[in-house]
Amino acid sequence: MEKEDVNPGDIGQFSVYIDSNLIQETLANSTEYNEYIIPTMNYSGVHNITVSWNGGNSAYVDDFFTTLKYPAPISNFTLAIDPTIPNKVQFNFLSKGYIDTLKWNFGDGSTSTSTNPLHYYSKNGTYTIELTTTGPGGSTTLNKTITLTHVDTTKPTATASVGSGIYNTTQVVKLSISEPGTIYYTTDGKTPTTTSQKYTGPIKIAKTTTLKFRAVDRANNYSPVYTKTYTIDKVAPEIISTTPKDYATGYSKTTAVSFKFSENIKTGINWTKISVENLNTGKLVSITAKTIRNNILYIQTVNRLSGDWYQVYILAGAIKDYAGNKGQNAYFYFRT
Ligand SMILES: [Ca+2]
Ligand SMILES: [Ca+2]
Repeated sequence: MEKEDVNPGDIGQFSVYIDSNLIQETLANSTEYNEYIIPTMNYSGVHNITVSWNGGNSAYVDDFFTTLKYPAPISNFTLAIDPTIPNKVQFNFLSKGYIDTLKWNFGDGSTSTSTNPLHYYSKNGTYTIELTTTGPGGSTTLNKTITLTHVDTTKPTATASVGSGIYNTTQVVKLSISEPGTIYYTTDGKTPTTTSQKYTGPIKIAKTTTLKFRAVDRANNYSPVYTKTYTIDKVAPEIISTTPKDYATGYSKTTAVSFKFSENIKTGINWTKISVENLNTGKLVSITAKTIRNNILYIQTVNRLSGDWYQVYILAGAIKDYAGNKGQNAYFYFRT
């Protein structure tokens, strides 16, 4: 306020009222001006302002209506292109004032409302970055332009040291990436993301597992998602029944005899060590065919003699499961 006709040196009461509410009262010297800055963020809108000075032999009052407004914020930011990763740009928000919201437009079709975003551009080009800062006093926008060259647009690839398959031992799987970067993986069947487990060293696969992994290079290019399925089977196949049953009598002289296993089988290293012996004569019986169908091993012999005892015998390793676990020694007896 500007004061007139006051005696130099007078001390008076300087008061400010907004809508008749006293918001400021100080002792002030009778200099030409007294000043108080109203915090407009607390008083947006139309108000009745009263200022007064009262001291010595004089007093001064000013009374008026005015519209108090928030000032619009001032948009400002800096940006920094990573010197070794030419598409990686860090933005720093430096806007000032009364701010409710902010929005970045990176000029490549993507936006962000983070305060200090990190953004990867996917190709070379000139981009205009727009920062809009909005508050009760309005919005302001600041533009800056960057030109990016040498952007890495090549996607990485990744490989696993062990292929999908059926194994009878714990597998140790190493993952590798075609260029500097990071590999993320899951073992629960979910698609890996950058919040998944980060690959830091060989992965032990002790049980049947689906391993999915994906590489990300330093420029934020993603490889495809790779999937490996490891079936870990450490259990040897077991015999669950024979035909005929052990110690059966009156069995056919011509029908094949068979072992039924707990799982599907293949021929093993001792496949030739399967025998059928006539215990009455003490002689081996000629085997004319050995056949595997899923989990059953059929043994066909020449015609057997009537009323004799036979032993069917398979040596350990004659058969194995698909993981390579060997079957054990097994035999049974029957009589024709
Ligand atoms: Ca790359
Ligand atoms: Ca098995």
